[in-house]
Amino acid sequence: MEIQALLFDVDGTLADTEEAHRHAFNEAFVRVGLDWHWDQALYRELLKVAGGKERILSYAARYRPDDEMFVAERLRDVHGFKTESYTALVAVGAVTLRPGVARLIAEARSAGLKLGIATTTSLPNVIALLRSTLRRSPDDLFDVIAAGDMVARKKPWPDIYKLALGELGLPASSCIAFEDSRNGVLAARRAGLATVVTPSTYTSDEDFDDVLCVLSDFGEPKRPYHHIGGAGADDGFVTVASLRRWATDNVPEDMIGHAVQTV
Ligand code: XBP
Ligand code: MG
Repeated sequence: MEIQALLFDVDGTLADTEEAHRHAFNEAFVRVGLDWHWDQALYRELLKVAGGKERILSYAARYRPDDEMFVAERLRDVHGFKTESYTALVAVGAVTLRPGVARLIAEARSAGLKLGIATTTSLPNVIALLRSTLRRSPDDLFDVIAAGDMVARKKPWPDIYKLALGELGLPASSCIAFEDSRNGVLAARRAGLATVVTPSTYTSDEDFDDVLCVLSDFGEPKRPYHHIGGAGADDGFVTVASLRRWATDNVPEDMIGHAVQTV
């Protein structure tokens, strides 16, 4: 397998962002006069629904049916205020990149690989995060940014990954996806992508199967990752060379490039 591109999820993979999202949701609820408050335990459950707008509607339907009509009518406002709060938090440095992310992105660029983003989060959130953490315009670093409402069906549907692959003009068999959640892994695998998983704070209790490996993070030369499963037991940090080796050694031919039909 000749790797030509790396496709990164954002929330939980590039950075552990969901606490900032959770605070932003709660600030938005106050701004519109809703007496909602999502604590960490509840948010862990609500994160099973990808997409902030979808998460708000799902919460109202399940827990606050009296607020359903109000929320449906004001959804764009509520989510708009939330995105405003989140991007402001990111802009003041509330979120930092996970270990090894900046190093791997730089190394992959130098090696001539294409880079893509495939995320459920809204595009303004991606731009704010990359500007704040990498001090670069996203377009300088990434050949494609597939985000949020660019597709109708969000993760665990594969649509956002298929959009990114189409924009890159590459087959899934020559790309690797990086994810933190079960929803994200399902989306990547259904798009036919070999996947590296680095669970985040809110997904550490989730199960991951049919992936290249599960690591605590991408590691650094002087700060090795914790190996959890699959390839990479002896590497310590993710490099372009190690990805090439893992993809060749560990992915059975029948797994690469074929969507995993589990929808
Ligand atoms: C994570 C998500 C997003 C964020 C909130 O996206 O599911 O919905 O929780 O962002 P990913 P929005 O892991 O695919 O990056 O409110 O903009 O949806
Ligand atoms: Mg994620």
